[in-house]
Amino acid sequence: MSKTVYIIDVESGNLQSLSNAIKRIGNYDIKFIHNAEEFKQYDSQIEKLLFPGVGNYGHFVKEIHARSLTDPINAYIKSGRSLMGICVGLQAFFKSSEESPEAEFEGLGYLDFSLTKFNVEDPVFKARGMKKSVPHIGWNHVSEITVGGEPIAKDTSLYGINSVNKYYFVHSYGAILTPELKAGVVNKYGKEQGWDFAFARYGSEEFLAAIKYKNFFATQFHPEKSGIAGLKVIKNFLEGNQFPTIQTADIETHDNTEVTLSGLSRRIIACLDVRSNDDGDLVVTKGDQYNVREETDGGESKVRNLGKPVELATRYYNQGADEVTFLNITSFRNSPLKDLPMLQVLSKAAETIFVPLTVGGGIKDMIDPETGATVPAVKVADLYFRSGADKVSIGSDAVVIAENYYANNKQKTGTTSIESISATFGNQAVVISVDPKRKYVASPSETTMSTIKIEDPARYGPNGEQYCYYQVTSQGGRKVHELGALELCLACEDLGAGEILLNSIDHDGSNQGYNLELLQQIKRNVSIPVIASSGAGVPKHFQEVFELDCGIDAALGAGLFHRGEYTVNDVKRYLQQEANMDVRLDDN
Ligand code: 1PR
Repeated sequence: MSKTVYIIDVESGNLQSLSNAIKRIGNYDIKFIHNAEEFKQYDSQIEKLLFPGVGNYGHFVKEIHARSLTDPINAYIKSGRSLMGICVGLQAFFKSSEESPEAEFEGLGYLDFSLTKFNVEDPVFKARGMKKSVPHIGWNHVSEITVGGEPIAKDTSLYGINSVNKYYFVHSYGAILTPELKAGVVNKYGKEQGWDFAFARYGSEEFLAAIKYKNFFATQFHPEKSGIAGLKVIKNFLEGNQFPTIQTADIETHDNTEVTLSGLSRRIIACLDVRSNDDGDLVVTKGDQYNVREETDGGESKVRNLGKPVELATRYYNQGADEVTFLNITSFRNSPLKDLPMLQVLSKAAETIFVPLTVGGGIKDMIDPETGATVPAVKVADLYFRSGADKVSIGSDAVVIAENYYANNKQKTGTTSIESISATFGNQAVVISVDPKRKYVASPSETTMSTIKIEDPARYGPNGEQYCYYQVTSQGGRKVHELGALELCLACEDLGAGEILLNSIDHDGSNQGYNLELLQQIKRNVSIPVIASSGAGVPKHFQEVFELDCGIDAALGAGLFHRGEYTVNDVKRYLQQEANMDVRLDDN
């Protein structure tokens, strides 16, 4: 007989993936609880309650209060039944957060501390002339808290969380272990009082990655997005499996592996450009400098068809991709809201893929051609999150927004897609996809955009130009704007974007390696994570990009994977074995 798992749903991001993860683990039914009445209705039957939250702390806590869920949750915990919090669901157990300091946003207060933001000016990064990217996005280790080298809780039992696997984190605020919090963890909330903790490190900052207090347990990372390793944690919680200590997993490690400055492993993303082909089927395609049509000797050239989106995405997940990105590259064609082409792709993909999924293409205020109604971007994004997306990527609309931002002296309106989506779902959910094209200039005075000096004479422009900048484009490279890639990224960061997916039309599909000068220009000037994209042809290109002295956060590949020249695992093995780089190899 199937058991029922109850999930608190206060409309805060992607719960579809959590529910998919639970279904994958075993024979469970899932019921969502939206308010106090529903809680009351199910209360006597609930034995396993999940408390997931994504994004903005204030939004989440406010919703919990507004739906009168605080008292039933407290009473549930007091009754001794099991609860598992995830991400903001962990943060809600603290008293407050710097993210939303207003008194109305008080948390449940089980731990008498306030959450704080990661420090962009982290000294270990500063010493290398870099900034630490915030949000903290990616795969990190989780360890026991030690004092003087000794674990403070020797018989900790955090549902099989172990220190060899990596888990997926995405957050800007956390329970950062200040001396005060660490002392509290050791004394006030120690083992004797029934608490267990595990921590992770981001740069020089340590923070609580998991907490357990009697029957409640919470993780700052997303187990439903942490591959097999994460599914095991959920399974152990649901089955009540206890472990004597933080486990050492039985997976391969490499002796000389680096310890990265951030603590995160090198993140590898597989990207699928999706569009309808000439027969109307949704296919994965891949362009050269954004041209996705096959070369033909005369006659009609066809859209390149490299496979089916869900099939390929699942393949890359099984090969060890740390993230999968879907881009609807013909999104400028209007579709009725209910038929947004990627909704089905996402919900199918989210059934079998347990790493983060990003979707891009057409994220903007739109007019539904069927009803004529205006649909705000935040609603479009919500539909994608509900189908299983963790992040949305905004391309063309970001260009328009940045142009308006500069035209209005950097005034924020609060109404743009970037602002509205990040206010509701958190800035970690908003990726900006940049499609820049090199423009040569003889001198920096020819433009108001920030230029790059070209060092190698072999790379000067056709008329000997020694400078260039990168003009951004929209609508898949069709429209060129008088705006530089750096200027675009700075505007979007200020408006609340959480990550930059930096393509390069000049390098796209070239197999010649990433556009290193462009990546350096952007990464040195922003504080949010930057994903390198366009040009990867061999595993060494991934090594090159991670070795840049600006600290690139992730590297994306498309063509080399689609054409079957390399698997994601080939790239990771290469990075591990040839470059001693830290990569995530999933548990099995
Ligand atoms: O503008 O918000 O509607 O979003 C449209 C999205 O579609 C944007 O993210 C834009 O980058 C993308 N897009 C539009 N046209 C194309 C095209 O190729 N004709 N693809 C396109 C962009 C670039 C990368 C590619 C890398 C790696 N694709 O995603 O995967 O360059 O390729 P490689 O490893 O093979 O070199 P909106």
